[in-house]
Amino acid sequence: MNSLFDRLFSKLDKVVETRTRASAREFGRRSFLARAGVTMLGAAVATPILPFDRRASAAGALPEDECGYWRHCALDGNLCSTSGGTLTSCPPGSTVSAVSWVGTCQNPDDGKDYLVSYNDCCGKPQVNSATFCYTSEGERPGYRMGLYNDINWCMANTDKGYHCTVSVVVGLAE
Ligand code: ABN
Repeated sequence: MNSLFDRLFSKLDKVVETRTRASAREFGRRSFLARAGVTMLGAAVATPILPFDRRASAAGALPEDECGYWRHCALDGNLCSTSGGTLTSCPPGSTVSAVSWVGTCQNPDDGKDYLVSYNDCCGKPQVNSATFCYTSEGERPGYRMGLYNDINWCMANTDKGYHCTVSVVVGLAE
């Protein structure tokens, strides 16, 4: 009788031991680390390491059709890029002003100061939805004509009606 129990317990011990070892293999710390390693390696290989332009996220870098864009630092008028034109070209049907106001703006990409010409585009009505900007950095009161920007620069054109303003870099400020 005793030997029957001995054999029974011995069998039970074996079964429990085998199951415990199998469970340790499957759920143990080593198997967890092995699986985590494979997962991380897979993720690293699958993630493309592409070059991308970080300037867009640099401090101060804003889209051209926002007043905070660096070239608009001394502008007083409607952005032509929101009036059917672009940053530097007048909308179709309008003509660029013969005279302009020139401001000095710092480019956040290289930290240098640039001369920016603010030419008005003339001969078309203003667009209601256009973005109006009044930054006018460096502007001085009206009695200093050369430093005053609240002027219709279409005055020297045949068509004197003001439409919008472009911001054209004309050179480095020395
Ligand atoms: N330079 C833009 C502008 C036009 C008309 C009047 C004031 C300012």
